Amino acid sequence: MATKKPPNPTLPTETPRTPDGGGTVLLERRAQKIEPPQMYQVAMLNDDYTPMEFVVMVIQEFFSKDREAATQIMLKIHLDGKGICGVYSRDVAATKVDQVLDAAKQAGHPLQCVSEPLE
Ligand code: TYC
Repeated sequence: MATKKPPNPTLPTETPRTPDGGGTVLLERRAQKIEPPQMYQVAMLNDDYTPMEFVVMVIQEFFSKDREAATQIMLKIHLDGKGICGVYSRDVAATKVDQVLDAAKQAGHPLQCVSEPLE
């Protein structure tokens, strides 16, 4: 049984041909303009009530940092008022913020976390 090949998906649907109808295919060369996706930094904010240990635990759990790195980030937030926990695509950053806020709410702490577009 003869099987028919499906059309090549990389070719344009309206295939331009030479005027003589000779069947020569002209492929148009177009400059591709693909922007990299907008990235977002997830920042945590200082407050006077959330225990340091809880912040370290949250950073370890949701931002995949080891204890040492999480402690450094927590101390930066404590001293500067704000610190970056990670950089992600928009949806992932929003999920991280939700996870942190849910965990803080459940534990009864006022910990705040925000997602901010970069550049
Ligand atoms: N400032 C808090 C304390 O002294 C600790 C803390 C650190 C709270 C970082 C929030 O994002 C934060 N217990």
